[in-house]
Amino acid sequence: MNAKPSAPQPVAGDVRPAAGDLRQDAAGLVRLGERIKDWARELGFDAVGISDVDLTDAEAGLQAWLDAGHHGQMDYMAKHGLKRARPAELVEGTVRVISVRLAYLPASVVMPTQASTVSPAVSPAVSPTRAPPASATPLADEEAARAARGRGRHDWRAGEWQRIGAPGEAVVSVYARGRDYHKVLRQRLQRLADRIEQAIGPFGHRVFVDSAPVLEVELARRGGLGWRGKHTLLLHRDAGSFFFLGELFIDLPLPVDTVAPTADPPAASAELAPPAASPSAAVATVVPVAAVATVADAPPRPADGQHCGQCRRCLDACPTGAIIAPYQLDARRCISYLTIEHRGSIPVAFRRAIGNRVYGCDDCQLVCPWNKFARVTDVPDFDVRHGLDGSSLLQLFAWSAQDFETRMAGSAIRRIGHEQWQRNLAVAIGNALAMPSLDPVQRGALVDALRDACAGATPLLREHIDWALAQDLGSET
Ligand code: B12
Ligand code: SF4
Ligand code: SF4
Repeated sequence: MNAKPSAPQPVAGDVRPAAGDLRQDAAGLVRLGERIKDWARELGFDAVGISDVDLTDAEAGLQAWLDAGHHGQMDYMAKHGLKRARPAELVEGTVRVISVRLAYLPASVVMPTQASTVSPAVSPAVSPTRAPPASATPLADEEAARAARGRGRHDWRAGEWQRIGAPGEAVVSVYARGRDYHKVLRQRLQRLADRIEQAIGPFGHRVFVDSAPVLEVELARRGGLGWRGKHTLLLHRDAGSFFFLGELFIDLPLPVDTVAPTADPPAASAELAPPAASPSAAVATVVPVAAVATVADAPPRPADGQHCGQCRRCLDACPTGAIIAPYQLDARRCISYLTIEHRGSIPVAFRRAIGNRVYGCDDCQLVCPWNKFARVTDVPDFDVRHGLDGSSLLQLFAWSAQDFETRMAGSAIRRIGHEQWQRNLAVAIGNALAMPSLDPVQRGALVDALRDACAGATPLLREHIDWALAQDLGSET
């Protein structure tokens, strides 16, 4: 933990005692907890919650996941063992965790320009001003409120499905279209820590954003920031799931938040399903989910705060069957893992199901009813850069290593490197070439691009290019 040795600063507002005295002052801790939430909101976080550090009942799930090898090549997941579920062992002195949520869905995705507006022919059931279906659940009022907030708002998910099914388009998952979120959240969390220190003097703390072995979703759930969806991500009824999480581990015994009560998901309706043109709907799962062994003797998930009800859309929509059971994700099958975390050759069995997703995947979130009115971000850093919401495979495959470095500076994508980027694009191009609906001119251009790239390709890239060329339906005629 960072406990800066500087002298206590003048105290702001009504939080008077220095950190040492505060630990014994129950009323002061309550006030400080409230002020911290105010400061977090002032810093632009959408929500903030405080939890204790007892993740004992998450340990079995984590251990089962690791034992089953579901982490694949992500050795860092196994490296710290159960410390991931033991914040006080990871950072000595930690007694509370402040979790924050920050939405990343850019307004341009939700309110597309005319050029990228979905044509009614693609998603006929979608009407921008249509209220959600009447719900027989107690959520009807909330649904109406959500509809009012979203009035005039395009059902942005239809636009995403359209691109996922479009031959020649390259789909980068929504979270990676702007600047790298790690830096954005880290800076804001550090400012929050500084603000607390200004008020109470030095205190033990450490900032985490996806960077260390921490069970972030579980901590945020316990801090009341949402519930765990069957796709394993955190969801909130007013925010959906398109948000990032970050944490401040602290040594102050602040009062903890409670987990939200249970409710059913919004009533399912045809308009929420991916259109038939979407590969998620059209491409058969590589290995049927039923055929995948789930972890035996799995302890049941705690029932508190669940709002998925009988819904299982995310499980059914996953192109690779990666959600092998509710709340169990085999990362080795997940397109996000295969395109971002997995080094080396992408297993052939998964290549077709990857479709045109070249970095990450959003399908399990796009089908989720709670994301129809997912919260839109007001963080300019998450604005789409370099046309990543509307680029073609051809455009992105043409980037040289230098182009990639320059354009992806400040983006999370840069981490995978140019070779892996091209590997992913080659797979997506192969899948485009396998589509009968691909325009012949575009087909020719894609084949030429692949052939041109053979000269100077690394063995890894060459193998993916050869696979892609072998998918070309045009080569059969
Ligand atoms: C590793 C990782 C991945 C891996 C594995 C994902 C996973 N679900 O485990 C891969 C690369 C696949 C991945 C993909 C994505 N990720 Co990710 N990822 C992480 C990371 C670094 C760790 C997650 C983790 O600990 N997994 C380990 C397993 C054991 O944890 P778990 O699923 O929470 O498991 C619990 C239960 O599900 C259950 N369980 C799981 N397996 C089993 C098995 C049995 C038998 C039992 C009983 C229980 C059980 O018990 C566990 C403990 O409670 C977190 C950041 C962090 N440090 O936490 C981000 C994080 C979860 N990812 C995030 C995002 C945005 C994504 C993507 C949406 C990105 C994209 N668009 O491509 C996808 C979504 C895929 C999905 N459906 O999860 C966000 C999620 C925000 C949110 N709303 O929840 C996080 C929190 C990053 C952040 N700081 O914002 N990710
Ligand atoms: S991100 Fe895509 S591949 Fe991964 S679990 Fe969700 S739908 Fe499946
Ligand atoms: S799609 Fe359905 S089951 Fe999956 S997270 Fe959303 S509400 Fe839960």
